[in-house]
Order: sequence, then structure tokens, then C-alpha cells
Amino acid sequence: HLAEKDNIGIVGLPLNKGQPREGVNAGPSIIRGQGLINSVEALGYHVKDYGDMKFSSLEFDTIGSGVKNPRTIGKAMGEISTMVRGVVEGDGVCVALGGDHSIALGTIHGHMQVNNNACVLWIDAHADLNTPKTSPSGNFHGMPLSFILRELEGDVKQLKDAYEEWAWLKPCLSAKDIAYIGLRDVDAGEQYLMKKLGIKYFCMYEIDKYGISYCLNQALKAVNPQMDRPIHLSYDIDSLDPVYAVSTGTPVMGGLTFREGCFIAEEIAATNMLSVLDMVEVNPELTDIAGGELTANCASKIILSCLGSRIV
Ligand code: Z70
Ligand code: MN
Ligand code: MN
Ligand code: MN
Repeated sequence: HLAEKDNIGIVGLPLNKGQPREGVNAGPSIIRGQGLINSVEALGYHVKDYGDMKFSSLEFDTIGSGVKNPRTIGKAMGEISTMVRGVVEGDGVCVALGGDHSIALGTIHGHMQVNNNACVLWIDAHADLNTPKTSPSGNFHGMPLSFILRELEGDVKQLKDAYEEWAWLKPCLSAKDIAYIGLRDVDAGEQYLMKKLGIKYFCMYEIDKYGISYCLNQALKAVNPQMDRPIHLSYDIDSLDPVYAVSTGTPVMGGLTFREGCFIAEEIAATNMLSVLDMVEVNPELTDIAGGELTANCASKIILSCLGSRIV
């Protein structure tokens, strides 16, 4: 974890097959283009840059058990898991640049092979908890959590058993070890699962009512009461309001302000328990150049805040 202030591994995961839009695969390069590596080094870390992974698109991969590109995604997730496992083992802290939010299945899985008591904070407009059966879209970026949760193992079994590319997957996270912040677009099936599994959540309603500081504090208390567990922070840039994160695949109005987004990151840095950070869904090809740069700049500043960058 971050307390030692030594190594940080950074890896780009330019995956776009978990959703229908081109361009989210350019996320790593536009975030890097904000001067990310130099800025992380300026905070005093030794950065090991693993570059960007390359994912193959499998032939004849269309739709299986209601999931689009099931074999391509299964293979990529297995490769991401192995990569992130190695980075966490080698460097202690891993920053993963997406790509669409599918990648979090691979990063959480890989992370938990090293730190099996990690907890997850999911910052997002969406819950990304659909199973292949409840998904209204078939897009895997709306499903990664159902594949990592022990409680939903039976719900994803049909797809997992159908393709050898999924053989590596072992559900390794419990519902009590996740908390959501920023939700405002949750499908009916996800609402049902969140309540059935008792997942802690702070939607935009709760943030408006109680404030971001209280909500984040309660979320951390729920998943990490002794503050002795490594934190996996999975940060979807669409948690921010579209006035800031304008260039993302599914903007939803009524989101976090830029400062609320940074505040979450600053508080996580203060725990000294950040172990893996995902920054996902920056898609610079959906707006003009300025919109892409603004969105990537938000992502870069939030990453730096997670790593301890302070205003003063
Ligand atoms: C919807 C689905 C989603 C991100 C959209 C949307 C999911 N719940 N996630 N954008 N980042 O298709 O499952
Ligand atoms: Mn170390
Ligand atoms: Mn998401
Ligand atoms: Mn989202």
C-alpha cells in the first residue's frame, strides 16, 4: 500500500469490447498525455510504466448467454488479472488506465490473488452489477461486479462454462466488501440484487442530503472499519457530472462536481491503504478535442489526488 511511498506500477488497458462505442480504447493515451507519469514521479514515487496491454479480438465472437463478445472479453480479463497480480506483487500499488469498466473484473481478480482481504469502492453513475440474464444491453461493462461476487456465482455459471476463455475466473469478493458512491442510473435487476445482497450504496440522493464527506466516511466504515484492508478504488469517470466528464460513453446528468470527485480521491489518499486504482470510461472520441482533454484532465487530477497530491 501507499504508506511506503516507493513504487507505483502504471498499466494501460485499452479495452473497448465491453460496450459499443469506439474510442474508449484511446483512454490510456489521452490520460498519459496529461503528463501523468511525470506528475506521479514529481510526488516522490518511483514509477514503473508497464505500457499498454494489447488485446486480441477473437474471430466469430458475437453473443453468448446474452453477453456481447464473450470470448474476447473472457480472454482479455484473464490476461488483465495476471498482469495486475504481477504489478501488485512487484510494486505494491497499481494504477490501471481503461478502457471501459469491464476491465475492473480483471483488475479486482488479479488484485485479490495478492491481497485476498481487499475491499472495493465503486465510484460510478451506474452499478455495473447486471448478470447476463438481467442485462438490458448485453454490454459487459454493465456486468463486471456480478462475475467477481461469490453470491452471484450461479448467475454467471452458464456463460463461464460455455467458453474456455473463462476457465481462469474464481469469484473472490463478497457483497459486504463493496460500497457504491455516485449512483444515479441503476437498472431494475440491479436494484433488486443490491437490496437482496445488502450492498452498501450512496446514490446522488444521499450525497445531496448528507454531503460527500459523510457519505464517503460511512462507505469506508462499512467496508473497512479498522482501516486495515487494502483498498481497490474503481473510478468510472462518468460518476462526475457531464459538465466535467463530457467525453464518456454514457453521461448521466446530476453527477458529482469535480471537487467532490477530487475530495473522494484526497480522502482515499489519506487512508494510506490504496492498493489498486482503476480509472475508466474516458472516451476522447465522443466530443471535440477540448471535451476529450477536459475529461482526461479530470481523470489525471483525480489519479494524482488518489496518490497524495495536495493543494498546499
Ligand atoms: C447499463 C447496462 C454502464 C457504464 C453504462 C449501463 C451500464 N446499466 N456502465 N456505462 N460505465 O447496460 O448494463
Ligand atoms: Mn513497497
Ligand atoms: Mn462503470
Ligand atoms: Mn458508469
